[in-house]
Amino acid sequence: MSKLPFQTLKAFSDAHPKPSNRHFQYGTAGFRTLGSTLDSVMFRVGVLAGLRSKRLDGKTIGVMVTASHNPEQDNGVKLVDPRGEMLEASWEGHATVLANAATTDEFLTALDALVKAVKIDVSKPARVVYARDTRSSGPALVAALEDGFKALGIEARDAGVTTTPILHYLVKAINTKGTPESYGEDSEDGYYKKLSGAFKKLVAGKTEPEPLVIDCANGVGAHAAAKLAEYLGNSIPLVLENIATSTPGVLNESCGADYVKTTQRLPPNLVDKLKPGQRACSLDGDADRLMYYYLDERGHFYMLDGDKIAALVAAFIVDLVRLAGLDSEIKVGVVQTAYANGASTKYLSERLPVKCVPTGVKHLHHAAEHYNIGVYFEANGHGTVLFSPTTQEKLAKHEPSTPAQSTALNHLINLTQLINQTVGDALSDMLLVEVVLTHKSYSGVEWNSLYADLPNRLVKVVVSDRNAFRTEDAERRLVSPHGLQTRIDELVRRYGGGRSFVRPSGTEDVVRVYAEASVRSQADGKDYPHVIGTSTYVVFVTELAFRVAGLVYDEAGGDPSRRPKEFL
Ligand code: 16G
Ligand code: MG
Repeated sequence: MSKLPFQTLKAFSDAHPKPSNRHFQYGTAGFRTLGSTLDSVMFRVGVLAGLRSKRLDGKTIGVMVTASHNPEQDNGVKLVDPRGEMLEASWEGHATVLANAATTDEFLTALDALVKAVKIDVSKPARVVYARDTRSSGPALVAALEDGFKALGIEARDAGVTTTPILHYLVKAINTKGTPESYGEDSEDGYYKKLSGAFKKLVAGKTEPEPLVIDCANGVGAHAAAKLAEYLGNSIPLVLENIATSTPGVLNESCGADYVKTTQRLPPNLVDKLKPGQRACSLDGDADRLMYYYLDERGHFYMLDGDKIAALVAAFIVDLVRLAGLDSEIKVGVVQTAYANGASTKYLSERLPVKCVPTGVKHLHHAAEHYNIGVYFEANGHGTVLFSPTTQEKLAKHEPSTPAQSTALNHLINLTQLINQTVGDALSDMLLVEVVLTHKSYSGVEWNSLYADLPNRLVKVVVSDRNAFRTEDAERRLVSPHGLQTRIDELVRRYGGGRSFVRPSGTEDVVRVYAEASVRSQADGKDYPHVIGTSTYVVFVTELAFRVAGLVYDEAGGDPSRRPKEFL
């Protein structure tokens, strides 16, 4: 077995020293922190991507440089496995070890150990495809990444500035090229063609929808949405907003899917641009999350989040499977996390199997693979639909016995082309939503009325060590610190039921507290149409969240003099 090119690796590595005062962790979204600290991490991830490719016989690995919805000064990097999925979990640990080697010598030693431990044949070829979002720290970080590629002699393809889901698409398209599982042309244009082609077939003969406003978060989604719009032609009128990708300081600032979800508000600069009832949606900074919303005649804001998308889409697919005459053979299921609104879980469970898994795309994605058709969405707007290989084969071979069956079958086949099955994709999901709304002749109002959200509240608690918090039961219960869960249970009971859970964040040094009311209606004698409002239940659930936050803060040994005053 040949050896790693240690001399070359050493020379390159010396040019990318690790900052001594930093610890890096490959978390749920890869490495993500202040962009200015990531030079050594990028270089080392470059090398690691090559080793991963060699380990997988030269299959192409994806590398995405982005910090998604985080503030503009942050950046990050994550690896994509050959089928377009998140990096296999066991390699997250290898990434963390390499990133934290204090010196070049330690880095080389760690590389050598990794090669031996996972039995990498270094003589195998290594191939990667990489991309970045629009952050200004991107070019320098990509240069460091490219040094990693050069140091190991990797065959690298630059996909330029593009969205995370397009990079995932490319990885899968490259690795399936020329095979029966071919995922599409391995180019960005191939992606737009595939999605727009399927969309046009799905809405053929239907009434053209009203214009849809897209808040692009001033990020890379603006580029992709503009190109997609060209391919879509007049099949759907799109109005792009927040497209200032080269203006410093505006990325994700008071806009984007995360802003909308966490503040439960419309981006302020859209207020005057939306007509009552007009559909609008927000992408996040790398266009893998989607939030829909609309304003009513009185200017009240209604949010349609990942849970509402799951409800809309899952019910539509279940109907199509039944109409195609395939309901005895193809089972549809849904995957959610503990953050799913209780009302959505109730709505969905009454119709199909629902599973709850820990936060993070990799957990949802893998659980969804266990269904024939698996719909997964996080409340934050990240999700997709997976059609298992045997289901896709069944759809291709099934012989419909009536024209109605044939139509439904074709719709299902076109959905497999419209949906980016590698990962959540805001633009693909947006077209999916538009297809369902068009087929059902729904406006946002009808969609929103599938179920009414229970009032809920999310609170962050800064703690000295989030690793002291460990959970079980898909993050719904704490196992440590010992005794804290019992006290949370008591509080929740005192508040007349509802739901609250505490989990350590996988992306920030904080612990998150979620609280939800158990009842929604007739709170103050008025009908309770949506979560935003002055209902006693909103007050109630906010109070519960802050009480739990207070418990967590004290339990974690938080400094009493710096205890946030809203914690009860
Ligand atoms: C990352 C995850 C997302 C999850 C979020 C939770 C991926 C690609 N993204 O953004 O799925 O909802 O982290 O963040 O897995 P938290 O752990 O900080 O709450
Ligand atoms: Mg994102």
